[in-house]
Amino acid sequence: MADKQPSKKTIEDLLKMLAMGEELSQKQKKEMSDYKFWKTQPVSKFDETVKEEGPIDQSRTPDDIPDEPLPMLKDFEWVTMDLEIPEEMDQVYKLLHEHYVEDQDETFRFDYSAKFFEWALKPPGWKKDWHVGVRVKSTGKLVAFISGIPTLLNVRSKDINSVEINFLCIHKKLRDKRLAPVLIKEITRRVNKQNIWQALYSAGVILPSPVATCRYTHRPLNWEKLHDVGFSTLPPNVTKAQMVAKYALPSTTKTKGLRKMKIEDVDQVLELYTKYQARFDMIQVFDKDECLHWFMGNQSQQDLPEDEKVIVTYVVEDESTGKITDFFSFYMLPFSVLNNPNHDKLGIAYLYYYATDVAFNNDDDDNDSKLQKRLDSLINDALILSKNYKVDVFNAVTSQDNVLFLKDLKFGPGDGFLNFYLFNYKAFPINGGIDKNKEYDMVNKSGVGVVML
Ligand code: MYA
Repeated sequence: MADKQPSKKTIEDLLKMLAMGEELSQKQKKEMSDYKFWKTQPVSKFDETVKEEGPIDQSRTPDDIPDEPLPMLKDFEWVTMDLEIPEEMDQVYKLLHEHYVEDQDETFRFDYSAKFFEWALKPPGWKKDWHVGVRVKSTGKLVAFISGIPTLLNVRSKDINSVEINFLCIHKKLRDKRLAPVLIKEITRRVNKQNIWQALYSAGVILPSPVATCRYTHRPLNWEKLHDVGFSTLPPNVTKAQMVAKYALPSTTKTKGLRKMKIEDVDQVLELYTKYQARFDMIQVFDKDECLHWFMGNQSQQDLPEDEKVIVTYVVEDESTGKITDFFSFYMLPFSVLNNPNHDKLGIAYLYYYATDVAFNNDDDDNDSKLQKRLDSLINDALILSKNYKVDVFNAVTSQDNVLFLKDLKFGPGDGFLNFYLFNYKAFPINGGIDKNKEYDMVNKSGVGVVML
């Protein structure tokens, strides 16, 4: 009996897909004048030399912004999705599940879930109005979506009241009809109405113009399964057992005082997060509620069984003083594996925020090597712990201080890149942790502190 096996893919292919760059890679070679929509928007042009950082267009007030959306394509209508209503959450989930990103062979898909969106789309201050959909008028079917969440960005010490735009998705049958610009203009209108004029967004595709570019990296945890589902090939002259041994991890963590974050830790975690992030050029400023949300989720997420968790945060507590000296977190976004007789899911974790007070030990010239040692050990513990959450591959981009530990911990560089963009704000380029040859930049590291989902 012939098995319907997926074609062999390398982990690099997987990561390229994760970076959402695969589908549109042909379009990446466009000139500025070819960007019919983007050339009309307040964004930096390619190769533009930024003289001064700041907003591009400051001429308008909310009163100047139309009260009504742009006209929608015939037979379609605008809708505000109410994610408090389970059926509407389910429609967003289904649209993204089926149309967001998949590989060309349709062998795997992002397995977004309602509980993931609960976390990603409903942080403190979230607005229903910024969950924008398009439905078919006659059937009510949801065919497009774009979302915004509020965030206080900080670029080189300047606070910027902003939104993060994410989950732009158009049904496959409606592609290439210039609907994306209409969705982007509509979310812009709704955000501007609230007197917010700047946004942060990221994409695998090249648009005018990235403020920073990071590279995706991956750390196989369950090599055998990755091989089984066709993600990783066996290199020549190496046995399966050798590959498994290469990626084997100890069964227990080694950091003293490591434990799961509790609600009571929030003040200390926030303080440590804020101090650590201040070392980067582009960061997100959290208040206490946001810190709790982003590191622990809401009550329903905290109550989930361990292996269904979306966000996991561990802290290191100095047992003698009760002081929290370090923390790390990772979030879970699994894949559905299609048409495989042995596996239907692939567990994927993404490194989120972390901090350690080793970074503040200024009386030492060789602080980077101390930081590197500490991060090696902390993130190795994150890898070990992630196995309890059915994680098969652990991903990270080259932001934060990640380049310090990626190689040591056997993260392999992928083919995918993640470009960060600012809307209506000019900023000097920010290092993404890679050099001109796209290799890890151990000298300059990254100025990107913010992690985008
Ligand atoms: S990134 C994730 C994007 N989603 C996916 O990759 C899922 C699968 N793909 C799709 O659903 C569609 O292919 C999408 C494009 C929807 C991506 N970001 O309608 P079209 C430009 C921005 O004919 P389609 C994420 O969610 C393209 O260059 N623009 O194309 C962050 C062209 O413009 P131009 C993009 O393929 C989103 C135009 O769209 C992207 O049917 C941030 C073509 O439109 C992209 N990822 O649909 C959005 N892809 O002529 C910006 C293509 O100029 C937010 N395009 O080249 C800006 C801030 C807004 C708020 C401001 C508040 C102050």
